[in-house]
Amino acid sequence: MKQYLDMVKYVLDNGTRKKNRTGVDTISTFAYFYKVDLSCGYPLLTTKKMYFNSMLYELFWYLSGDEHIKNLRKKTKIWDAWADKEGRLETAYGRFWRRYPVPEISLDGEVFVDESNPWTTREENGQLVFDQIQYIIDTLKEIKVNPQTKNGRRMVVVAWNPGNATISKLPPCHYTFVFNVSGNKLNCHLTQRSGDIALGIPFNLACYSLLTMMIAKECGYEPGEFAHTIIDAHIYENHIDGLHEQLKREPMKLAKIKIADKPFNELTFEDITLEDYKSHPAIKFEVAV
Ligand code: UFP
Repeated sequence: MKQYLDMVKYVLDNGTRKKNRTGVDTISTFAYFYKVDLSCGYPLLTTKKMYFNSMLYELFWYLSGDEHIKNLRKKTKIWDAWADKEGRLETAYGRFWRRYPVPEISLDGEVFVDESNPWTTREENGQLVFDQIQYIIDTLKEIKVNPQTKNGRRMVVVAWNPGNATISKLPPCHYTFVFNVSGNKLNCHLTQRSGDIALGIPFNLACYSLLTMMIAKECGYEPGEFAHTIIDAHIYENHIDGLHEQLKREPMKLAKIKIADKPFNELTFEDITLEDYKSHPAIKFEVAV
């Protein structure tokens, strides 16, 4: 995929050296933007072998709304380092995607939702929560019937919760995304505060592209564009050699995704099939923790 290789080249050529909490310095640039057209195929990198299954388990974990990894860790270890023994962690994206805590006290000048809002439910502990993904799906379906519906440019999902983020071991990196309709196509823009170009970004791109395709299918759209803004877009210095190797490789034809004919909320891991994926061999990159 040319866009990814262009980003790698850009950051290697224009980035500045920067210290960070991990102790491994990065070459970093501010606010890199790229986009890919999902109608050209599924943007899973071909210039190195990608582990699609871990990403797929992770996406279904987000969609489950779980605030723990008790089920996820049976399938993949990718989140183990950030959770405690019981599997609890603060960085549970899905907990905010599907169960964002909403305040109920009414302050002057602010409107708070209550249980009459179609996307809120009350949890056992009394907390009122909002399902942002269901809000997106319902709004996208409504746009089909009424293109002038009021929420047409308000299809925002946030995973950032300030109180949680300040104590979290790893506050959300990809913290907000917005859907956008153009004709019969569904687009998605992801904003990411911090992006590890060798390791994290290829998964983030694959994950949100797939999510966009799944939501498009549910709501009757064709997949449009996936756009990505990475605010601190960086390459760890011990990834430079591997990325130079990757830059020498010729991208191959993109894979395809098949999604089973089922309602979005009933889809599981087995319902998503990656087809025709061919890639160059894997490249080992160390994770900076
Ligand atoms: N990172 C990603 N994508 C992710 C994720 C983490 O690129 O989905 F969870 C990287 C970005 C950064 C590090 O290199 O992990 C997080 O560190 P920090 O919180 O200091 O930005």
